[in-house]
Amino acid sequence: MQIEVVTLFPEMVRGALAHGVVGRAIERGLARVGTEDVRAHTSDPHRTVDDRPYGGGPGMVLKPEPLLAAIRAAHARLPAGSPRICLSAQGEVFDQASAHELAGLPGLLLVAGRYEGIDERAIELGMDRELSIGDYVLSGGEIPALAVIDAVVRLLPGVLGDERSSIEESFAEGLLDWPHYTRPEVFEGRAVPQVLLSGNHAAVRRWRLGQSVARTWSRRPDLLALHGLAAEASGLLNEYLAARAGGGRKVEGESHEQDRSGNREEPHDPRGSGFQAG
Ligand code: 4GX
Repeated sequence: MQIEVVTLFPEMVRGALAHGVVGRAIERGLARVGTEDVRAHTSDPHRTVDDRPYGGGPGMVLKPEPLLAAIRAAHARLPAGSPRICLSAQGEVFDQASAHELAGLPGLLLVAGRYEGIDERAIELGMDRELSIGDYVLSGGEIPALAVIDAVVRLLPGVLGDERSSIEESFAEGLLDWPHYTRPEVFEGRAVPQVLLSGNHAAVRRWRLGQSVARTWSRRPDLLALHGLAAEASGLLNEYLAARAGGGRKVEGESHEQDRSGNREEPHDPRGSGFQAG
């Protein structure tokens, strides 16, 4: 896959891509990432890329001419069928399903803006879609572009080896991860769960799935509503909920204290609407 990033900070983008899984994928030729510097498309002595907003107010706006010129130069290097994507808080929220979708394309053009915004005409003329990496405000689109590149590149064929099959294609897809342990067997008085030392692979698999389901139910019930549960996971959730109702003990992830909304009430049971087992 070929990716181009239009940015005012090409060094920032290139630097971040030199490490880890993505860095290795690029070295091995599984992905290619180029950058296009917006400032290279200015012609005035000050190399101006921003200007004051019409209508007044604080902050600056990215000028349309150099941005569109940079987008066109970078797009010309990409295979046909490569969408031009602007990273912005106004975009559709990028998730794992979007990552899979983008990983199936021949190329991507990512536009990382700066300032209070981009002139709307450059968005209309130069972008095919807008993606947001989440509901918070950043100072530029480079980190969102890097997040998209990381999530997409690790899905490309050959990029991940063993690590892949465990999460991406596994029984726990769409759920939060289960807890992980490595040596030593006891650390600061805390022992590794016995089942993981048992050598019983079926029991380990069930324990992990049960942990994933219980954590997802207590921390991110929205994900259960979104994906639903396969039959085995649904059975394990019922066991967990029954054990919880019966014993009244506090088990990991059992209370909803970690509910990210800050809501201290019992979360809505996602099986109530739209949720389907099977
Ligand atoms: N997920 N930002 C982009 C500049 C900007 C403003 C308007 C285009 C239109 C963000 C996010 C994000 C801050 C990146 C503003 N560019 N991007 N930047 N959250 O907050 O993607």
